[in-house]
Amino acid sequence: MTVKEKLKQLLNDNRGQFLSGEQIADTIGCTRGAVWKAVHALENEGYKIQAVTNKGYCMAEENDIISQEGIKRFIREGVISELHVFRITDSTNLQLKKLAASGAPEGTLVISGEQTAGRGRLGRSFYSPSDSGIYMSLLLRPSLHTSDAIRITTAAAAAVAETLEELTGRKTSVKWVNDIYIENRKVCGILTEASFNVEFGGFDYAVLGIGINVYEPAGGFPEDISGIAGAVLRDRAADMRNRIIAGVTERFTDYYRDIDSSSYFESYRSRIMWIGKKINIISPAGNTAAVLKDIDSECRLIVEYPDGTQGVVSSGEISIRVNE
Ligand code: BT5
Repeated sequence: MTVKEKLKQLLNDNRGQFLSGEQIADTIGCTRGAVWKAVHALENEGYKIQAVTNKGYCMAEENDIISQEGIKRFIREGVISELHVFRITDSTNLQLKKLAASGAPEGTLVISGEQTAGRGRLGRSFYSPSDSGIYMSLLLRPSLHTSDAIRITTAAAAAVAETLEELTGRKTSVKWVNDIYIENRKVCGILTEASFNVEFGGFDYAVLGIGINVYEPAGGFPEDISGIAGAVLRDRAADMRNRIIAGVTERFTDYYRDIDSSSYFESYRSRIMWIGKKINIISPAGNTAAVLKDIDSECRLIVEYPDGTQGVVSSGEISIRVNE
């Protein structure tokens, strides 16, 4: 471990307490000058460290920096196989696809604090500014039938919703099929991208990508999404992003290991927005008005059309809007 890494661990273990430069240098086994340098290096990474003459250094309680050791502190042993944390990258899904193609194992997790080319569905983009959100991708090598790919996205939505509720106390809902909302604002989007094995007719791999707006970005959301996007929390909370990453990954993995039994389904279904409401079903063929009745066990919408007939709607290129 470098001096910086040792210092980070020591200050993290003593959050909110001052440690003198001398004390730190003795514990780590380096000079006080090296401590000072390492403090600056950590500050450059975004850590808030108080330095007070005659008292020393103190890591602020509310630090919320995504880091390898931060995530590992909260995640159960055996849930992830490899962890890659970037400060900035184009897209965690793209990075993970490269790792997948070169043989990375199931359970490889790629995280970034910022994305320059965050991807949404159907060529849309996902706004991924620095220091406020979570951009994560988990590698799966499912033995599922490819027609059941929807289960991955919906199990992930249930895992995100439950984790956010547990850690923040805020009530979440699911906008079919892949968005998590809090108070009518989209706080999370999920994009599962799969590579199919033509020879065997199954998955080669699937990349589960999850983007969460934990805090409002500095300067707010850009105009084109300011009417849609929202953040989970107003105030920063200690290690919140590391805890959310760990919680979502653990919960999802539990559901995924048991995916055949659809144990996530009731959690997903109970949070579906707009049941009983008039909606517009938006597809490349045009818009159709209907009343949203429920979802079925394959996570398709059950709708009733104005003429009283019922139908089912699968995801694909379809989205829905409430019709007020
Ligand atoms: C999604 O697509 O919402 C899936 C987003 C998945 C993002 C994760 S981040 C980690 C991983 N790596 C990636 O590159 N992607 C995944 P979709 O349902 O198509 O929604 C996209 C639409 O949501 C955009 O057209 C905007 O209207 C809106 N939007 C964009 N950025 C947003 C944000 N940060 N918060 C809320 N809404 C946003």
